[in-house]
Amino acid sequence: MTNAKKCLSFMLGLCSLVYLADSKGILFPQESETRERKSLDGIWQFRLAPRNDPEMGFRDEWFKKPLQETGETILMPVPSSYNDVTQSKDIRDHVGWAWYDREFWVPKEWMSQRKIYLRFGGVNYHAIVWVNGVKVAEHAGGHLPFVAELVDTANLSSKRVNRLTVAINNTLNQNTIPQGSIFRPTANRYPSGYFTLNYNFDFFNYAGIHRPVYLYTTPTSYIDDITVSTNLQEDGTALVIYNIETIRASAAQFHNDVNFGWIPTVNQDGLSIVVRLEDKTGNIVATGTHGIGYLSVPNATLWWPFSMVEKDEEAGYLYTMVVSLQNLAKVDVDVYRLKIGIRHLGWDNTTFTINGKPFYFRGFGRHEDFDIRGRGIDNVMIVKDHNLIKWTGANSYRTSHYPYSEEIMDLTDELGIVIIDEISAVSIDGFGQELLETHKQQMRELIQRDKNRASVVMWSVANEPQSQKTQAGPYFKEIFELVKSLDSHRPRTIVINKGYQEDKAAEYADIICINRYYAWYSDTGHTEVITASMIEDVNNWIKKFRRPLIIAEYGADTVAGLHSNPQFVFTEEFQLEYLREHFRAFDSLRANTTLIGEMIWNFADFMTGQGITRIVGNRKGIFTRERQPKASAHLLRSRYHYLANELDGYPIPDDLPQPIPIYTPRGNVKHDEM
Ligand code: GCB
Repeated sequence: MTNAKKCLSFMLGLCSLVYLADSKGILFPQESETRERKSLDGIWQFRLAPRNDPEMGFRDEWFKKPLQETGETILMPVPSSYNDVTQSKDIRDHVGWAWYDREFWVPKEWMSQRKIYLRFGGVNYHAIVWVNGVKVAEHAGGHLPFVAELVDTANLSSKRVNRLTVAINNTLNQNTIPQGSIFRPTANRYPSGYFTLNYNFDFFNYAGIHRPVYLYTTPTSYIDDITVSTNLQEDGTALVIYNIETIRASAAQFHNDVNFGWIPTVNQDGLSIVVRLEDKTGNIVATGTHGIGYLSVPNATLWWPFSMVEKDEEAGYLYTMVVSLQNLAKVDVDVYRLKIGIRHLGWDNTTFTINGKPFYFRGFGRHEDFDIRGRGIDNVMIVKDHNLIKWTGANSYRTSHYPYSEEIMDLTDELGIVIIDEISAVSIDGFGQELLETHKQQMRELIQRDKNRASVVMWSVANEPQSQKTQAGPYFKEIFELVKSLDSHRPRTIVINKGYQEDKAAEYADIICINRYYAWYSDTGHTEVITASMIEDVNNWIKKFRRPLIIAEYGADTVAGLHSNPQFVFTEEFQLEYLREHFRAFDSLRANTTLIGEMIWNFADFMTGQGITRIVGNRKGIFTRERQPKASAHLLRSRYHYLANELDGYPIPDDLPQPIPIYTPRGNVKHDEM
């Protein structure tokens, strides 16, 4: 951070977001009066690399000609996972390189006085990209965006069609995040060339171009990055603290320090930055004329989570920050509009607050997962899911177990759904230096992508690592320190499934999340052990670490339509009873400890690898994979609405009994002294 930036942070009495050294912004491509955008989504050509010759495409330079000329291709939708689109087991279970291509046109106006970029929202796991046979990008990490600037070497033309080729590889190893390993048995009973990709996480390793692909332009001098944080003063005035990074066509990169000093200075190239904040109706509520500074917003409308305001449409209030790069004649050279929510997060050893009010997480662990599409983004699915989330009365979820698409995060910002933003570090082990570097790189990319999102209130650095191992201590200490150095405005968490005595990672977190499966993975079927076990467990964690704690997972596989009276594992009756016992524990814990949330595993059934403990996927959803409710969805809905009413005064929906009778604790539950 430059001295000027440090100085501003200090003067404001705030620790602000730090700008990633030497990194370029990853602002979502948008249209504006100075920018254009073209979607490259659609149906592309596709083929797998031959299993017995995985490198063939590179050797034979498939990227130098249309894929159809290299051999047989099939049609493949983008975005989508490729696994479930065909009837082929080979495609579903493919491990290794897969190739895509398509053609595209570039409007002739784009060819001068503009920069042209290609942006992928997410490709799992490793991607190499060529335009007209010229390599333009390479990226590793399955759930984060990457951009390539298409310069002359891509030999781009507006006079003929251009070709985009992408090779992707879903192979994981011990230094990828998440990890995996190739199993290549030598025993005679295996067919020659047999191998599988083994991994320790409980979801299908879907592969494909999972998120939208855009071609877009910026002017040659343009807004490269915007970093915003918000704060509330004691008198209720809101501060929007911002830093704008620009790239200048003429001189060397412009440094904001030049603008520091409270006079609207203009750089040698005559360009200056103008910022205005507009409310939802387009009224300008504050303006600024520096690359770094703050806007004061009296009587700001705050960003509140869903159910913390009476009317749903008031939740998730977003302002638009209009950033212009202007020339001396005050003509816009570039304009970028960023939606921001104004809210303040607070946390200490006992609580977590949003805008000064204690926040109790009632939510879900989820997956980006749907029939046929796999992990491919689908607008119908994401809107349906968020309708269902609101229907249940939930106020939050965790992006288990990887960063979700930007289209989803736009919805959570806008609807006021609170997010624990998780990186792809699921079930990691080994904790070597190379893994650490991959992990840190992904954390940097995630924070760079989501740093301005009001709905993101916490960073989750991992889910269920082997945190009992000695090496986990220094490893996570470093990860947690990195996250704090990048963003001190949000608390950091880690999701632990080990015991409080053996874990070596949670001590570095601000808020602790634990996953617990009493009566499921232990004492299977015995719901009577749940309440006491959970209470004792949580008490132990809180007594030892003195932190707020969230139960980030509890759940039971349930096959929709399977019934048994008395209840039996896998039936809908069992899931109901399992939930009720947990609710008893949670109510007791929230009254007596620093438990600040409960998130059921899972929102919906989802696909996993094949295994004898999974019946065509994980069935712990309260909704089926087709998003229809199991009996438990109605029970959970009653509870979440009851909590919303009790804690935030949110009105109970008309179709639920008023007051809801059955979910308050019954009888006394034993508590250790805190
Ligand atoms: C967990 C994992 C989650 C699994 C879940 C289960 O603890 O975090 O990824 O799907 O358990 O159902 O076993």
